[in-house]
Amino acid sequence: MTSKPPTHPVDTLQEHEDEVNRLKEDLGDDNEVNLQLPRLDIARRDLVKASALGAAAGLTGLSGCLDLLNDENGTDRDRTNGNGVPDHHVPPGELDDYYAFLSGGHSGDIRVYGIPSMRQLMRIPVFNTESARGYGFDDKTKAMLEETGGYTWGDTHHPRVSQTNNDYDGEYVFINDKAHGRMARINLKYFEVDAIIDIPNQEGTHGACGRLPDMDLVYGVGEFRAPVPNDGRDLDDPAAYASTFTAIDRESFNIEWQVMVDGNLDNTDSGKNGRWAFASCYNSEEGVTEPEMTRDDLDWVSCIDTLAVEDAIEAGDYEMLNGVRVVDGRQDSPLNAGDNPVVRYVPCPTNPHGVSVTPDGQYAIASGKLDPTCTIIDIDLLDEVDDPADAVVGQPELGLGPLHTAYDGRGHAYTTLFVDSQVVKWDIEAAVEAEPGSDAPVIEKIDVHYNPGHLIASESYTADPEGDWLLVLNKLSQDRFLPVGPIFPENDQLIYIGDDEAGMQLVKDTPTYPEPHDATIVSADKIDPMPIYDPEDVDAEFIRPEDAEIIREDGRVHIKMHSTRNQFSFPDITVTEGDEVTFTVTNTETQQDIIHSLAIPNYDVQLALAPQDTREATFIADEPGVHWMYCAYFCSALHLEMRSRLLVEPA
Ligand code: K7E
Ligand code: CUA
Ligand code: CA
Repeated sequence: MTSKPPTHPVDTLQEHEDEVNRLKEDLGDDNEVNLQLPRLDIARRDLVKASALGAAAGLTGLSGCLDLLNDENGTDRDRTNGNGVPDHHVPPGELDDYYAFLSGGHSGDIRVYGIPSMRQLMRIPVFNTESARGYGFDDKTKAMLEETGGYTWGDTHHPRVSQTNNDYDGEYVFINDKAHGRMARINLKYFEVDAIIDIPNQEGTHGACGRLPDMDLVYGVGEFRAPVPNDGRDLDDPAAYASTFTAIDRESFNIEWQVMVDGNLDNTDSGKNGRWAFASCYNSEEGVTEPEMTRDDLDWVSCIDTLAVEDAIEAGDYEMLNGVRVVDGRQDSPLNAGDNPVVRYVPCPTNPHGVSVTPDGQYAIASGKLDPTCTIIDIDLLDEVDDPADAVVGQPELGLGPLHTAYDGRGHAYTTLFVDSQVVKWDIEAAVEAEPGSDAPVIEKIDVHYNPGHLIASESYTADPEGDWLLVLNKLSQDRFLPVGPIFPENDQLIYIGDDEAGMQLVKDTPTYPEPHDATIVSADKIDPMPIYDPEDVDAEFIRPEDAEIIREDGRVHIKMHSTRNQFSFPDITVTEGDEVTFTVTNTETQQDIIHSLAIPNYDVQLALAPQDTREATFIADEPGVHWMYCAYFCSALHLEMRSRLLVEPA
């Protein structure tokens, strides 16, 4: 690249074009294919992309580019440097080792981070609308949100990545909506939501996970007890309310069955071998006020035998409620009377919160919240003991406010202490050996800032965690960042746990928009998203330039058009006031990262169009006048000129 500052845009264009052509020549014709670096596939007259390449070439030279390619997923980088201090710096141009999927809480979305850089790579809108990605602005996603309640927000808590054989398969992320009792599925082929279901007979779908080893079922559990069905009956009779445990088919995303339980259901996790699911209950009192819900010394963990539930359904032992087969798993249900009960209620100290299963599938560990202990349930014992309480094999005292527990695969557990603002590392087997209430299993504690909720370790939900990074999602950030007004960011902290001798090391603070609750950290090589759309996957007519047409019929106008640098098919389109107008728009580009949009601001339309994607928008043209339509993605040097007019003639 020349160091001379460019003087005129046209000169700049020419300069970059020359640079690209020279580079292409240097590489030779088939080098692009060998390199598999799509970024080198530069189109002519493409200022933005050309300058990016020019900069890369100028800084690193081509050999640097090749090194980067060989390390495409970044996972083979050595993170230790001999001092026990982890190398968490990811230099410009290098890629992270892991994806982290974090819930956005009441923002309603999912955030994608790179680990260990903690760079935010993307946000995936789920229950919210999002103009940057056109989500909720095109006919299809709009209908998906409308058909599942028409709400404009949600409360996402527990993102779980799909697994096959107890390992992440990189296909989906499942995410709950605590606010409206919904579950959504994000397809990682495109990093976008492809299904949402509104769960009947359930208020406040909080905990979420899937039946392991293969996640054939996705579980959502109801935190808020309510009448079932909630149709006006039993309004002020809380004893008649119930919580339900819901199983959804991974592929069809239909509800397979529900189990009605006593108490409520807060967090959940699955055993590893296809049988047990666990959910914490903090409201065994079945109260509706805080004093009522904290009255008793003991609550419980509901252990659901999903195979026994399926046997009950097979035998016809269910009730059809709101179109769902509901099995009665309450304590006095006949289905719990025999020696194959559908739900076992394992008592534990007051108001437990998180429950998570160890990587080896042996224990389910419930965090005490109002009690300073965690309760360790031996899963194999559930079948053998007469009294479910006898399945409890350990109860270490850890500190104040234990909320959630994660694993490193080396026999250690890491538990957040909300009240103490700490993470405690402890030894699981030592806790099973020790007397209940002993703090001997505690290995070390580290301060976090402040009041941690969830924590998650790399690959912690699989049978084989990586044991290097721990992400702690703190609820309060107080003095950690420049003040930005009275609504503070949260503080997501990265802790290195890969060196047992050196101990836990805090390496990074990351401010984040409220409010992450949980995350899943997946090795980068297990996720392989598409760089552009495959039109076969798109549920709309692909409009090539020669297919462009305007069809007028009985007050309906259907505009089929394409978009490419730097134009839409039509410079102007005339319709009549009151017409129902449908746009079908294809981005016919084949080069990755060249996104266009069709923005029609006066009609609140914003279609985001990735290469080879087609989206549709329908509205009534009820405002006469000139309405500029433009492309909102900065796609090329002539991006600003990429616009056309919608002319609405008065009726
Ligand atoms: Cu603790 Cu929804 Cu997992 Cu928040 S829940 S932290
Ligand atoms: Cu297309 Cu900007
Ligand atoms: Ca309670």
